[in-house]
Amino acid sequence: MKILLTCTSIDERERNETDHDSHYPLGLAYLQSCVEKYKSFQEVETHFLNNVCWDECFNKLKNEMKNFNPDVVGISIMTHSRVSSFRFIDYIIKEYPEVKIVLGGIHPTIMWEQIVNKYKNAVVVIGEGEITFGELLECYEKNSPIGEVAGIAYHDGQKIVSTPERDLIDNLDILPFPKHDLFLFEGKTVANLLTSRGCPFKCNFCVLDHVSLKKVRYRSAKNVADEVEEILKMCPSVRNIWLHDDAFMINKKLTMEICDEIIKRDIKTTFTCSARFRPVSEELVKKMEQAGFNHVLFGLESGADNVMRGMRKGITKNHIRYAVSLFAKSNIKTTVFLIAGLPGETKETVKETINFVQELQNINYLFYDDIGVCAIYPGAEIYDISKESKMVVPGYGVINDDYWLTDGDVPVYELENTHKQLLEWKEEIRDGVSFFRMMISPKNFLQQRKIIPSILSYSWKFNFLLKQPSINILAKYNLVDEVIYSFFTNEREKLIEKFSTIVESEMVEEILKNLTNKEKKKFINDYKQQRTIDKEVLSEWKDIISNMSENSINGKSKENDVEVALKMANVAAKTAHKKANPRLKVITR
Ligand code: B12
Ligand code: SF4
Repeated sequence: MKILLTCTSIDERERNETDHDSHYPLGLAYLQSCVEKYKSFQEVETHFLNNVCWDECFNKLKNEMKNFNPDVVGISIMTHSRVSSFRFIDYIIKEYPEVKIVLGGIHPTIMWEQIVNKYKNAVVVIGEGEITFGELLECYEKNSPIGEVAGIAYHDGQKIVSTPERDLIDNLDILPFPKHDLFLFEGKTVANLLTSRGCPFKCNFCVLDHVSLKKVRYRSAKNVADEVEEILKMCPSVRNIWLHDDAFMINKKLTMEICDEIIKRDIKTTFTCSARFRPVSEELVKKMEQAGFNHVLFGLESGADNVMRGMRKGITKNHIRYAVSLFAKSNIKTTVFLIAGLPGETKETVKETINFVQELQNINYLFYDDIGVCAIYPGAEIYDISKESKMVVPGYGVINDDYWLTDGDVPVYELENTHKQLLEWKEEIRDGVSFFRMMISPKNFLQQRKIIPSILSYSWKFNFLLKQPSINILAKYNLVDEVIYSFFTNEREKLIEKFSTIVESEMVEEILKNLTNKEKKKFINDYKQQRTIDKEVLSEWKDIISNMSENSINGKSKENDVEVALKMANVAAKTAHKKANPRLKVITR
C-alpha cells in the first residue's frame, strides 16, 4: 500500500518562503517513522508544502498523485491551511475517487464533525495520530471495517460516526524518532525536536488543549539526548536545535535532567526553546547555558494586568520580571512575544503594555520588529465568546461554524474593537518598543530614549545592529582606552552610561537635522521634560526589582506549577467551550 502524507499552503498567492532553515512539521515526521517502523508493508512519501504558494503546492501534489499513485492520502490541516487542503481534497475526489483520504492535525481535531459532513468519504483522525493512523492503515490493508479503530470520525453512508476517544500516548519514549531526514539535508542549520507534548494551561486564545487535553507528557532525558545525537550525526551542518515543546521548562527537574545529559555527553550544538516565565531559577538558567541554550522565547502576549488575568496564563508581572532578570545575567538571548487586541484591550492597556515591556527592556533588552494581532481559531475560548456575542466578520456577517467552510482568512478578535483599531494599537506598541521605530519620529525617540543603555549592552553582547556604529563612535570620541580599562576595573556600568550619553546626543543631532526651527524648539523643550520624567521612571523600576521578594515571585503555595495550572485550566474549561469538543468533557469530569 502506498501512502502520501502532506500539509498544504498557508497562503494562496504570496507565500514563498525561501528560507531553507524554516521549521518543518514534526507531526508528519512522527507519522512516517511510525508507519515505517510498525507497518513495514507500507511505502510512504511525505511533503512539507505549508511554506509555498498554492500554485506550487498544487502542481507538486498533482504530480505526486500521478507519479507516486498513492492508495491513501493523509493531509495535516491547520486552520490557516484549511482552504488549500479543501481544494486538494476536492481534486482527489474528482480525479482519484478510489483513493482513501485521511485528515488530521489541529483543525480537523476540533472541526471533525463539520469536515466529515463535508467530505463523506474522508476519515478524520482526532488528536494524536501515530497509533490511530497505524491501525487505520491496517484496516485498509486487510479490507476490514474501520469502526473498531479508536479516535476517528467518518460518515458511514447514513450518519456521522465518532469512535471512542483515543488515549494519549503516555510514554513518549516508545515512539520512534520523527523522520528528520525527510526535511534535513546537508547545509540545513536548524533542526526541530520535541521533548514533551502538551500544556496544562488554557489561555483564552489558544486551542492546544483539544490535542493535549491539558496533560503534559515528557520524554526521558536519555531518549531526548539520543535523538539530538542522531540528528547531528545524520546532518552535521545542523548548528541549532529548536525545541517546539508547548511548555518546555514547566518541569524543572526534567529540564535539568535533559541539560545534564547533554552536558555529560558533551554534545556540541546550540538550543532554542519556547518557554514559560514560570518556573525558573538561577540554577536552571545556569544549567541551560552550560548545555548550549542560546535563545529562549516567551509568550507574554500582553503587559497589562487586566488582560493577563483574562488570558489565564498563570503568570504575574513579578514572575516575568524575575525570569527576565535571571536571563539577563546569562548569555542566553530572550524574545518575548506580544499580541495586540486580546480581550480587555483598551488604549490604557496598550500603554500599560508599552510601559511594562520597556521596563523589561531596561532589565534585559528585548528586540521587536513586528508583533501579532489577536486571531480567532475554532476551539479557542475567544471563538466561543465571539460566536455567542454575535461578532461580525466584515464581508461575512455574524461569525458561526460555517465560517470555516469559506475561503476567509483566520479572523481577528473584533468583538470589543474594530480591526482598524487593533492594527493602530499594534503600530502604537511597535512605536514604543521596536528598535526599528525609534528614529522614525521625535515622539518615538522620546518614548524609547531611556532604553538606550540597555540597547547598547545588548548590541555588544549579541553582536547586534548598533555594534559597528558604536565602534565608530568609540573611535571618534577616543574611548577605546576606556573600554579596555573598564574590562580590568569592573567599571562597565559607568562606561555604558558615558557611552549612552554620547550615542544619545548623536541621535538627537540626527533628529534635529530633519526638523524646522519651530519643531526644533518644541523638541528641545519636550526632550528636557522627558529626561526628568525618565529619571523618575528608571528609579521606580529599580525599586521594584530590589523590593521583589521570593514570595511575591513564586507564591507561598506549596503547589507546583502544573497543579496550579490544572486548577485554573479546569475552571476555564468548565465555564467555556466544553460543548465544542466532547474530548474536553473527559478531562474536566
Ligand atoms: C512547531 C510549530 C510551528 C512551526 C512549524 C509548523 C508546522 N508546519 O509544523 C512554525 C514556526 C513554522 C509554525 C508556524 C505557524 N504556526 Co505553529 N505551531 C507549532 C507547534 C508549537 C508545534 C507543532 C508540532 O510539532 N506539534 C507536535 C506534533 C507531534 O503534533 P501535531 O503537529 O499536532 O501532529 C499530530 C496530530 O495532530 C496528528 N496529525 C497531524 N497531522 C496529521 C495528518 C494525518 C493524516 C493524521 C492521520 C494525523 C495527523 O498526528 C500527529 C502526531 O501525533 C504547534 C503547537 C502544537 N503543539 O501543535 C503550533 C501551532 C500548530 N501553530 C499554530 C499557528 C497559528 C501557526 C501560524 C499560523 C502562526 C502565524 N500566525 O504565523 C504559523 C503557520 C505558518 C506555517 N508555515 O506553518 C497554531 C495552530 C492553530 C490552528 N488552529 O491552526 C498552533 C496549534 C499553536 C497554538 N498553540 O495555537 N508553527
Ligand atoms: S501557555 Fe497558553 S498559549 Fe501557551 S500552549 Fe499553553 S495554553 Fe497555549
